Amino acid sequence: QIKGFVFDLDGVITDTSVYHSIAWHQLADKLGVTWTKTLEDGLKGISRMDSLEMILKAGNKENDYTQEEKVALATEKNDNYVNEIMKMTPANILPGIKPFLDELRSNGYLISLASASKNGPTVLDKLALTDYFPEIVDPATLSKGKPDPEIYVKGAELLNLKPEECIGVEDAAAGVQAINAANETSIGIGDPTILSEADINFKETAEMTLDAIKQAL
Ligand code: B16
Ligand code: MG
Repeated sequence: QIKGFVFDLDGVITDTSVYHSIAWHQLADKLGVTWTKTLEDGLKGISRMDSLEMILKAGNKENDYTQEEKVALATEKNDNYVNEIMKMTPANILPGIKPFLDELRSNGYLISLASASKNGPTVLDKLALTDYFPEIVDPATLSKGKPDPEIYVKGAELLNLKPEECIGVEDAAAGVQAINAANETSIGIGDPTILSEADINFKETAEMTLDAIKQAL
């Protein structure tokens, strides 16, 4: 029986994935790495330093920089990203998400956040959604990023629930894999061909309601 929901943030609650992409695209251009749709999709849900490594690898440049230089590059990307998220308001919440969170709350479901983003709490604050997420996995405590299940296992633990009692909600292929490996039920939001491993697919956030989920289960 499902008792809790573990949410991804970027691309599910709000469209920050666009800002992440813009900031990485800028950095890729600067580094002379060709920006492709495959690279863009592959970066979704991936931690900051792992994302940088993926970009450098795509350009065969992973050995061209010292660790210190890599940290500086990742910081530059993050500064650009933070600039964008500071402009966010509750109008940036994706369609249907606020009513869905209210629906979950009024039906007694527990809610936690499993975002790889160290900027997660700031984003929730800008969206005025902090109160909905009493439990947030701290990505700094993770030994491995998505697609490793660790973040979704912790998201269930914070709610004192078993993984089987939780549904995870994701927009990234790496995230859906993490949910499945954690033994939770996975919802994939977005292109169903990219998210084909999800137990339940919705093309858009607005389609996600308790009724639609119950019907799909
Ligand atoms: P930060 P999610 C992920 O968040 C993003 O999808 C990914 O693009 C980003 O690199 C990662 O967070 C780390 O974010 O640089 O802000 O710590 O989708 O897991 O909510
Ligand atoms: Mg995401």
